[in-house]
Amino acid sequence: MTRHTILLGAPIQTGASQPGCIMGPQSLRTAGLAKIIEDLGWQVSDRGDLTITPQRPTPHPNAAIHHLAETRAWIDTVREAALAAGRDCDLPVFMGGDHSMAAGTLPAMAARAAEAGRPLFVLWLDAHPDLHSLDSTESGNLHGTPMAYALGLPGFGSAYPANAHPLDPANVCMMGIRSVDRAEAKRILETGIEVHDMRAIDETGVIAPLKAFLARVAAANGMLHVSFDVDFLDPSFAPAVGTTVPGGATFREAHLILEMVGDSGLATSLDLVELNPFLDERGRTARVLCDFTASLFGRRVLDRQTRSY
Ligand code: 4U7
Ligand code: MN
Ligand code: MN
Ligand code: MN
Repeated sequence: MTRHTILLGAPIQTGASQPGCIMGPQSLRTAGLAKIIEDLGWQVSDRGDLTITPQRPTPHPNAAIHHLAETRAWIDTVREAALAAGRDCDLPVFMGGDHSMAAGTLPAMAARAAEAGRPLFVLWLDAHPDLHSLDSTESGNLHGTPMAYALGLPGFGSAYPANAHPLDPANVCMMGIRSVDRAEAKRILETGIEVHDMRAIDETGVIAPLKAFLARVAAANGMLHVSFDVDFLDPSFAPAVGTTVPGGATFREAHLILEMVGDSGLATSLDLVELNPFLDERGRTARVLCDFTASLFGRRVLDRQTRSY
């Protein structure tokens, strides 16, 4: 039976410090994302880009925060459309936009999993844990908040919509982490989230921790959302991102992770976020993202059946 994916664009850039992520979905389309997935035998529908209406500014006691009203509007818009896409296909791809998009997609996928009577697991590939609340963010860039919000942690008051489906921190696995603020480190300890920072990946590689996580997802008959922030990757080959942190995942580490997730057949949704095409070099980062997405959707160098050991 042909599997079906829906591409959904969320051109959000108000959560980041600099503009450009608004062009993310178009850059992924230009790099040929739909055709790449189609060539792997999937049926692909592109639902186009979401929009929000102009917002009146809402004040917040934390004066660093900017674009709070826009972020809130995006969360509501993305959540509704993501839930519909999740119901209508096997594996929706949410094309950001900055990572504040995940404050819509994560609760939507949690709601979807609850409908299906299955737990939601999240593989979080990022240089950052994005565990800030509205009280703790010092930059005021709200793309640093989606994981804290999705977990239902305090510090959002009524500024973000109420989160009816908080994630279980025991079902989250983070890889690639290498920039953690003090308040975020505290939350990692308090919640007990599984964090494989780059130091750990240097020591253990990606295979053992990822295998163990995927085995847990399978044993629980879980749904699996993969949230892929471009800054997970080393900026040497993925420069199109505003928040570069040196020492990121290599091409081969990232490729292996996405192939292993693809082999598992467990992924049920994907975020591609933080691509800033204004900072790209001749579409290089967009193409790299398409390559990794292809790995998740089943592209292999050789057909496994033809391999002999
Ligand atoms: B991204 C940061 F201080 N923690 O809060 C902040 F390091 O979605 C970065 O992961 C947030 O790219 C990065 O501004 C958000 C900073
Ligand atoms: Mn992020
Ligand atoms: Mn519900
Ligand atoms: Mn990041």
